[in-house]
Amino acid sequence: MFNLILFGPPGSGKGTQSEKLIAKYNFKHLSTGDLLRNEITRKTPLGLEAKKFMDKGQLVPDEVVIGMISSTLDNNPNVVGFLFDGFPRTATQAEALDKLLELKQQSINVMLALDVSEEELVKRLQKRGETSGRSDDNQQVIRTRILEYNKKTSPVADYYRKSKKAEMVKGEGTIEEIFKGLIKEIDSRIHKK
Ligand code: B4P
Repeated sequence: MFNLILFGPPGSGKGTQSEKLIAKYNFKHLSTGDLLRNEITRKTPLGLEAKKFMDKGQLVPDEVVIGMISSTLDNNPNVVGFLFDGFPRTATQAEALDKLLELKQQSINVMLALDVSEEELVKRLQKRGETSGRSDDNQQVIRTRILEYNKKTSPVADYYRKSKKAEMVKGEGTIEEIFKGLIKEIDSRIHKK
């Protein structure tokens, strides 16, 4: 198995690039943002709880997200690998993920971090807000999401730097250019295996 984390601030293009990577490598996509929005649409108790945080731009509590990931891993035993998109977002989530994978004799192969300036992030998310209908794509909530990222999520990169699994990738430019940068990093590691 080849397990990849696509990392980056809100609006850095994790969702956009994940779609292309899945089409190329056939990874199992695991986006906590999508899973949570799906729970909200179905009005499940988990979704109603998560919505309170997401509408304010805050992270959903770790235990909610970790439980959701754990069951998704269990439900997908025979995949070529997982592409974690938007997870882990806190150091606690990163530690929990390592433990869950260890139980399956698996580990993370690489964390690819999309590097995008704050100015560009705000521009992209405001633009998406014009059509997405997402309650968290407005100016005030976008600012909170970026603050949450800087405070709670950016330390996750240090966690993977310690085990030499973190790699920065240029996240500005055309979608194709960024995709090529990601492929280069993935192929150099898959072929080494
Ligand atoms: P998410 O759904 O994970 O993600 P996102 O922050 O919206 O960003 P993403 O990076 O995927 O951006 P995209 O490709 O769409 O999170 C939403 C919320 O869910 C969080 O705030 C949090 O509350 C909660 N949550 C999720 N996971 C959690 C966890 N693990 N723990 C706790 N809480 C969690 O791109 C954005 C826009 O840019 C798009 O419109 C796209 O078209 C555009 N774009 C992409 N690439 C571009 C490029 N190269 N140039 C120009 N525009 C580009």
